[in-house]
This record gives sequence, structure tokens and C-alpha cells, in this order.
Amino acid sequence: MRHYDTALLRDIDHKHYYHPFTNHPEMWSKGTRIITKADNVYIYDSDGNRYLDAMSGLWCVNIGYGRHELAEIAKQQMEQLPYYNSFFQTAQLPAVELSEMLASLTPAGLNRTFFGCSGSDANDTIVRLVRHFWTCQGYPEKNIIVSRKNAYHGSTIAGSSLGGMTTMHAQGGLPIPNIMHINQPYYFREGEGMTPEEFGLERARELEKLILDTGPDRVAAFIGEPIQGAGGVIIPPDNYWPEINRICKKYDVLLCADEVICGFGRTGNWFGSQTLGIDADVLTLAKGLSSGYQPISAVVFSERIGDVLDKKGGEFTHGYTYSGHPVACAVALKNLQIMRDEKIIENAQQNTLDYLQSKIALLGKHPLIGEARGCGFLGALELVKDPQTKEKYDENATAGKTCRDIAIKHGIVMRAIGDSMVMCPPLIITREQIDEMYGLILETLNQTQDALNH
Ligand code: PXG
Repeated sequence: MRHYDTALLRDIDHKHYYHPFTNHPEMWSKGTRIITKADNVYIYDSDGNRYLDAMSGLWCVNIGYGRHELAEIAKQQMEQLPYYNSFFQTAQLPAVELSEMLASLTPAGLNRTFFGCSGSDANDTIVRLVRHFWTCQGYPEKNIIVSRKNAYHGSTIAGSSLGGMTTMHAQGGLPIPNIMHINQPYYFREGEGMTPEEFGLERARELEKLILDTGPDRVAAFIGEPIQGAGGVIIPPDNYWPEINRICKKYDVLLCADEVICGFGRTGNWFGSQTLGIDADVLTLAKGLSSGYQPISAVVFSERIGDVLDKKGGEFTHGYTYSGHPVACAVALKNLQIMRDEKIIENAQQNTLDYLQSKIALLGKHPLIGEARGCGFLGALELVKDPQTKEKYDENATAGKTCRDIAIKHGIVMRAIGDSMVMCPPLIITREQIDEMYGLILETLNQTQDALNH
């Protein structure tokens, strides 16, 4: 049998593996980190180092690593029925059961589910679904989807068009036609001179202005993350989403909540829509749906949309070979059953959620932090040179990168988004582990400050 050590793996990786969202020369200069195993809130690399994974993988391992029940159900399902599709009038048990489970967990009225394999393809589905919804009622021109700058909705052509990341649009000639973007509700950097309430209303009313300028008969849907994740954990003012609800209702614009990060307990309730008060017609779900144990996503939509599609939609000419994959559905179902039966969200509400947020707030007092913000199991620490003036160290996000690298050396994984250090630990993190996380971050900030000042 071939023996792999870290050096050999790095060498093969260097030659053959083209990574997602990676600057390859930068990665090679440091040496790829090879992760070999994980348990609870910890991951381990090929040199035997342990890290507290304060990112839950990529915002997804909500239930924590190492749940044997999920491995077991995957094995059983592979033996029973490893694959069958849901095209052309067939179905299988795990997909049917999971669709029922999602109807019971999601907010009232959202009872129909379309399955995919990733958050990105789910958002592609939404683009086609909402346009089809309006077209089959005789409104083909009602096809514009409004999103926000600095939003993240995935990497496919439609997903990255919906997203508002300019660096992504620059690669590949995006966005595609009939996607428009309004400004984001990022109070810390963009709300100068306003109260959060004034700012929340102003940013929400950009949607109303766009609808009126473009014509309500042109705007099909608005899509937004309840809290922007990959944009830097941007938490809107309290009145933002209620105002978006009002505007969407008034002009009959479908409201799509991209819950890929915010779903499944991340914000302290089952869905971010509940925490932030969003009356969504459509939800995008992925990540926490299976806690990352299997690639699976879901678009959950309202009875109203379902009724129209049933009566007027004919065949929806859309689907993926792995839509409703039985193994992925079985694992997701088990993951949700565990979350429900072990009351993971309720326990966190009682025991750890406020504690985590109090520690994030405490870290906000560090002289390197301009703003500490958080909600549920999401947090961000915005690094600045001067907390009074909010001045950045530089425009190249050197502070963020420096901090991230020091964090890794200390045995904690955080993500740097520009100069925001973001975190989203597994929901099963204990108070003791939160203390450990706090200590590691504090030490990281101290050393980052030293590094930046010298
Ligand atoms: N919507 C949201 C809100 C997301 O956060 C997607 C859609 C796309 O999901 P898939 O499964 O296609 O990746 C995401 C994914 C980061 C990072 O760097 C965040 C995501 C993915 C990759 C990197 O923070 N979020």
C-alpha cells in the first residue's frame, strides 16, 4: 500500500489539484494544510495538530463532527438503495420523508421542496422557478431578480450573478441579464451619520425605489441572506427586514430568503427568517441541512407558488441527476431528527448562545476591534487601526490575513473576510469550549496587534 506523508500529499496536490476559491501560489508558498480527521468541534491535520474549528467547516457542520448515526444511516441507505432518481414520476422513501420533515420545520405555508446538491444550484433553481411562476401566469416580463451588493449566493453562473461580489462578476462576464443589485445594510461601514433605524429604512427603501423605477410588472423577486455570511456577517438593523416584507407584499414581489448559512439553528432559531422576522415565499437551504455530512440543498416554497405551478406550470424542465439523492436525503433527515430530538437549538438557547455572544462582545473591547457583532452562532470582529475613527490598517486586508494565519498557528480556525474575522462554531459547542475559543482568539488578537505594529 502506498504510504502518504504530508510532504508527498502536498506534492501531489500541487501538481494536480486545482482548489476552489484559492490563490494557488500563495497556498503553495505556505504548504497546503491537509485535514485528516475531525471530532466534535475539533479538526486534525496530517501532522497531528488539533484545531478548534470555529467555522464549522465552511459554515456547515452545525451538529458537530463525528456523529456515528449519520455514518450508519448512509451505510444502510447505500445497501438498501444507493441511487435512484426522482425524474419522470418516481420517488424514493428518504426524499419523500425529508420533504415532509422540511414542511414541518420551516415557517407555516412553506410546504413544497425541490432538492439539489449545493446552495449554488438551489439558487439557480430559484431563478428558473420564480421566472416560470410569473411566466405561466402570463407575466413573462416580470423576470428581474433583485439582490444586494456584497451578497453571496453561490458560484454557479446564476448564483454568482445573484451574488454581489464584484471580484466574482469580473471573472466570466457576470451578472447575467435581469439581475439587479441594491446596497447592503452594512451599518458599521456605510451608515455614517445615521441611526441604525434610519439606515435600515433607507437601505430597505432602495428596493422600493428600484421597483418603482423599473416597474412592479418587471420585478419577479428579491433575494437576500437574513444575515450576510460570506460578506462578513452583516447583521441588518431590526427594521430592515420588516420593511422589505412590506415592500415585497405591496408590489407582489416574491421574497426569497437564502438560508444556506442562517438555516438550521445558526441564528438561534430553526431559520434565520424567524430570528429576523422575514415573511419569505421561498427558502434556499443547504449546509446545515445535512450538517455538511452529505452534499444536499433544498428550495422550499409556498403553497401559493406550488398551486400556480401545479395548475399552470406544466412540466418544470429543470432537475439534477442527484436531485433528492437517497443517501444525501437519508443523512439530512437523520441530522434533522437528531437536532430535533436532542433539542440542540433549545439547549443552545438555554445554555450557550448568550454566553457565546457575551464572549464575542468582550472581544470587541480589544483595542484592535472596531466592531464586534453577532447573532446566534454567528460572530464577526472587525479589525481596525483605530476604533475611534474606524480607520483600516490598509486596503489590502493585511490585518485580516495576518490575524487568520496567527489564529491557525494557535490552533483555531477562523475566516478572514477582508478585515472581519468571522466565526460560526458548531451548535453543540460547550461553555468550556467557548472559553477555550475565547482564550485562543484573545491571544490571537494580541499577537496580531504586535505583528501589525512592528
Ligand atoms: N448561499 C449562501 C448564503 C452561501 O453562504 C451558497 C449560497 C452556495 O452554497 P454552495 O453549497 O454552492 O457552496 C453559500 C455558500 C466563504 C464561503 O468563504 C461561503 C460559502 C461557500 C464557500 C465559501 O465564506 N457559502
